[in-house]
Amino acid sequence: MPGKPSFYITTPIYYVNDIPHIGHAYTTLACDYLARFKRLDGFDVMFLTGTDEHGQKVEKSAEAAGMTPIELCDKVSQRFRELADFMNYSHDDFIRTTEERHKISCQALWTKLEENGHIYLDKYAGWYSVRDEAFYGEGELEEKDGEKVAPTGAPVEWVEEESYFFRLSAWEDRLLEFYENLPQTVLPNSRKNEVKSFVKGGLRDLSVSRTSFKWGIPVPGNDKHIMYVWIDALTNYMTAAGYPDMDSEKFQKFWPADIHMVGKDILRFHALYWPAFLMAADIDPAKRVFAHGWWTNEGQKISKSLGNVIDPFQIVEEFGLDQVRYFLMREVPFGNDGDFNRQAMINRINSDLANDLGNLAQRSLSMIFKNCDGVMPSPGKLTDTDKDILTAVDSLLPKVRDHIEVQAISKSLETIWKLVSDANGYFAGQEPWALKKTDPDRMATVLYTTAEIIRQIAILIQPIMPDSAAKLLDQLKIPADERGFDQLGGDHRLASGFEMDKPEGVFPRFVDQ
Ligand code: ME8
Repeated sequence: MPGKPSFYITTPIYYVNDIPHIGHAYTTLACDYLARFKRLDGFDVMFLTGTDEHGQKVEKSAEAAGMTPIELCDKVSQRFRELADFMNYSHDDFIRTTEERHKISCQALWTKLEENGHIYLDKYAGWYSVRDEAFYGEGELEEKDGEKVAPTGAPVEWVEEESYFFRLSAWEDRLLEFYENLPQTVLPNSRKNEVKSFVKGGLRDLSVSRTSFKWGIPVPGNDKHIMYVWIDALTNYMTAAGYPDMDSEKFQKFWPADIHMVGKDILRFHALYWPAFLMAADIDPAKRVFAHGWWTNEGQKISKSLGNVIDPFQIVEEFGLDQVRYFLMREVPFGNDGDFNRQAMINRINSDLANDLGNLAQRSLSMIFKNCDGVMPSPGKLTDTDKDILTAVDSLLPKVRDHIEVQAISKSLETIWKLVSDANGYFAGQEPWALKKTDPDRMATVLYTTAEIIRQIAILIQPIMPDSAAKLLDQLKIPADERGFDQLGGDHRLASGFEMDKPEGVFPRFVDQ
């Protein structure tokens, strides 16, 4: 039997100069949703997240906090791990760039680039932003309060020092070919166009080492030089896949990665530098970089200085984990910017979850519990109306899957909730409560049909709301090994005749205190 197809998805690795906030939680959540979806859909998944611990920014933050760099890294990296557990992420690996496996991997990639003739020693004279850990050309800079700043608004400093360079300028044509021939390597399309026009504007060779700080991975054979933090950081994706052991089963299976998920702020590094480094080392680049949008808070940019950073721990405490997971993925078309708005969160919880899905499940299952002696009834002869709604739920997976293939996350949820709404229409239209006395067999058929719809919906929403979906599936007594997407559709109907437990509501209304 052929093995399962593989799927490798990565989050950015987060800088340890900052504590985790909603933006970090968002990116990893999107990956968690996709990873869980793929696992249920029969893929062998590797889902990677972690922390980016080297570079000048972290070195300076540690100094400011009166700690050694590794003390700061240990502390903040641990906080990111806690967030990952708290948010119920299903990552398979959590990488830290201070690990030995990563040093070996970076040095191997460097050596390969050098052997292939893509790295040379020269002198760098130009602008650098420590906050962005990025080099900027004179033409890219802007003015703020009489000072030169990066296009991101970050301060820049003039740097002049000996540096190794990567021959990025030699990769313009190959990169453009790469975007052209493989049309979905960068999504959304608007982002791809952004990267293409940057490349068309001409590429300068990239400084890839520094001598003015120590906190990083030394260049093999010349440890006066520390690797540029982005070459170090990007390589994490290969380290976790087993690089430099390219013959290993893991590397063979999972490389090239299927998706590097990133925020739009770090698109250039992933869609331009990273494929160029890899092609220069004779390694296939990832199949896709997806750049999502940014969250604002009640219309304002989220920033430490404005004091409006949203703490994911706090909002989950207030609204509930699955509720926050659902809101973040449903509210904003994935790829666009979004605004975190309290009222919008409450509306989603009360309308989509409590009213639409919660009520449907609670009303129908309680009715079975009360009116059918707590035993799941068998359906009688199905009417056309029953058949229509069952056909709609049976054919949901391919539609949802099509959205997942292009990371249209909110659309995938919208599609499921359209069916929830139709199912509510079905339930209300059939009035099972009125059938108890007049036609109990018909009542049983309607209730069974509704329970079967809930079974399929609960299976489909496991990636977004794993705990709530599990509660629904437990109420329907679905065994653990019958919760995969292979159980969707008409071939695996809900069993009849089992005894139910008294159903408990899964999606409470949110009442503002
Ligand atoms: O850039 N809205 O790390 P970082 C949405 N270490 N997403 C946001 C966000 C917001 N307001 N703020 C942050 C780095 N993010 C590098 C990455 S990868 C090889 C190295 C998310 O800690 C978004 O995914 O600054 C963004 O790309 C990432 O956090 C930046 O995290």
